[in-house]
Amino acid sequence: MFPSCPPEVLDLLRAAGEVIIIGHKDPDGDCLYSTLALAELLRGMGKSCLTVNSGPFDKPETASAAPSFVTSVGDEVYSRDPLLVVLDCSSMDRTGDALDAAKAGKLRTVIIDHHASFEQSSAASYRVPQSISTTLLILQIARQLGAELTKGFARYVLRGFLTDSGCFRFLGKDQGDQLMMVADLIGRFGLSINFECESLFSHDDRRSCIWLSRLLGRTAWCCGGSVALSYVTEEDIREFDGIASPSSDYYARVMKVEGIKVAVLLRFEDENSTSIGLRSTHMSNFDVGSLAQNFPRRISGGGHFHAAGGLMGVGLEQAVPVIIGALEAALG
Ligand SMILES: [Mn+2]
Repeated sequence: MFPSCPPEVLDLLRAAGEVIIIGHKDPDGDCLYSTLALAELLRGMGKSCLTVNSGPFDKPETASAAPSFVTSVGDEVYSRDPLLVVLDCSSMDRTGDALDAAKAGKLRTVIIDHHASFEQSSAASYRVPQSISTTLLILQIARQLGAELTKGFARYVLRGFLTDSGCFRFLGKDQGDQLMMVADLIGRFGLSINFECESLFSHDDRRSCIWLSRLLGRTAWCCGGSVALSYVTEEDIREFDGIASPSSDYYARVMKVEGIKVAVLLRFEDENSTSIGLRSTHMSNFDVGSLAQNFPRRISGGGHFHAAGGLMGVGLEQAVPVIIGALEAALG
């Protein structure tokens, strides 16, 4: 069962006439679409909503949502004493400079968040760390308020969910309730997962295909074919300046090869430092997080079981044998 929203949060939302909704700065899709979903819901209840974010709106899934946001709030808004809702983060500090901190600090505030770590605060809050996206919290609020859902609202909820779940792939075995919540919306409103994923994420520069082909072409297969290793050079970074690295496509492609357990992508940082990205297949059951914790010449590193990374205090050419040695020892 998905945890319910506390009554005091619902009461504050019901009682409000005007609402400022803001998520964290440097927003992702879940942050922006949970803001838009809540605004759609509250406007349907006759309330006036201001959707605010400090930006920048530079991720593939955030650029198209940018026109729906303001990046600053006029003094006259504060003087009307609106309700402030802070989303997808747990404190005002994370929201950037779009709000006047002194004036916003005096407003009645509600926090709606799904991050595990949060600061203590006196504000009314609805926090569900096990929820994969903040948009599911907004959906749960809509259900509890008994609101009539619209297709626009359903799309916002799905878009936040697709962003934070990696298009369903990060959904855990114990998150079946959340899958059912989203499946209900998809079925009821006839939404297309392919359409929503493409409109969120298919905005790459065409030169990213050339960059990806270089990374794939440079791949060395080690440890009896169980490790694929490639690298981003200083020249790549110069040539493909301003283009998002095609690293996730690189991992996805090499991890389709028979026998692979671990994919490694190194990146030139400077003469004496190299960043390392590691992914392991779900079939391998290999923990790259603890490997990254224990790398020789490690400056920083760690992460999750199947996805980890870090920084190493050697240049790219010296990093390669160190990584291969560590993987050979670990994989046997
Ligand atoms: Mn989120």
